[in-house]
Amino acid sequence: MARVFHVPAGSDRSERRRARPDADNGVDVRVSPTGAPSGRRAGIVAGYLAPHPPHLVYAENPPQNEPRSTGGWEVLRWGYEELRRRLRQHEPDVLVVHAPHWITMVGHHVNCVPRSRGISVEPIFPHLFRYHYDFTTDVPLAEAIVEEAAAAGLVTSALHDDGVRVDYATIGALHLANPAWDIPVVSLSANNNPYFYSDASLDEMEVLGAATARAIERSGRRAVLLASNSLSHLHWDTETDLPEDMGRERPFSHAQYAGDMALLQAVREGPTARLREAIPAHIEATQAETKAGSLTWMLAAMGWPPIAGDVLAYGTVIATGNAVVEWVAP
Ligand code: 2X7
Ligand code: FE2
Repeated sequence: MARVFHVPAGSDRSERRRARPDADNGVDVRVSPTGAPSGRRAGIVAGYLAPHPPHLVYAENPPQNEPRSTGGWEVLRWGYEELRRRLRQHEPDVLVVHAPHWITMVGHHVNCVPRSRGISVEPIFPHLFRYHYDFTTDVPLAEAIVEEAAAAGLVTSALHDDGVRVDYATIGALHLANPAWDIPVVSLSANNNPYFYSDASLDEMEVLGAATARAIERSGRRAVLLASNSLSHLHWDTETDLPEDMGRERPFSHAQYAGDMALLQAVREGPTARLREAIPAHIEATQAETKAGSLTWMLAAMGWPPIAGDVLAYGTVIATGNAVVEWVAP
């Protein structure tokens, strides 16, 4: 991936940025958007693996989603209830999410639209997910991430086009983590390169993660990160009449389940540095959605802290593996 999309680092733009490290287009990004008390620690305070299957939103029947259900996938949704409780205790100024279904063919894009409103539709499951969203972007932080990523040599782009429909993996993870939508957001795209080049590595996500961390540091924000990824990714190709029929829900195979458990065992034991090898091995074994890079981006942004993750829930959705996991920054 790096050989295709890297541009030379240290462009004119990055020189300008270094000369004015505290400013972003004239906006001082050190000011907290919520006017946070000075005693609160800024920076990345926690990261969550926050998978986005539309079924989890459908099963909850929130007012924003048009389809109605009779429930289902409860254990995963109970995990999300715990995530929501913990997330609020972290009192973040911003949620920064990386999602695999905002697919960009060239480089990494950051949503810089101040207020995104619209309806997000899952293209394969439109009967489950037609979600009316309305959220605020932390534009200074979004632009700071664009600057830092470009300065690090990544092809990066700021999305300014109002009205571009936001993908269901971004909306799904954000809804499941914070259904009140009362915390500003920064949303990052997934560059699709790993799906085209079988030898593409996740190295670029390390660079993007480090750039995200530098931008958050500059901004003075207190940030929670969301990696919107499922785990094992083989799934059924037919659906029951009742989508939430849990009699059908189970892992795709023992091998897929065992692959997820091996990864989660490493997560639970820690430290996160082990996952630098465990994530690619898990992708190889299970076609995991982490191939899109969200989990690697998040842990790299957190600096691969020497801690264990707390697995709040695991369950399958149309046979794919999904885990809700918390890492609290030390
Ligand atoms: O995007 C997804 C997914 N990751 C897992 C399961 C079902 C649908 O959509
Ligand atoms: Fe997905």
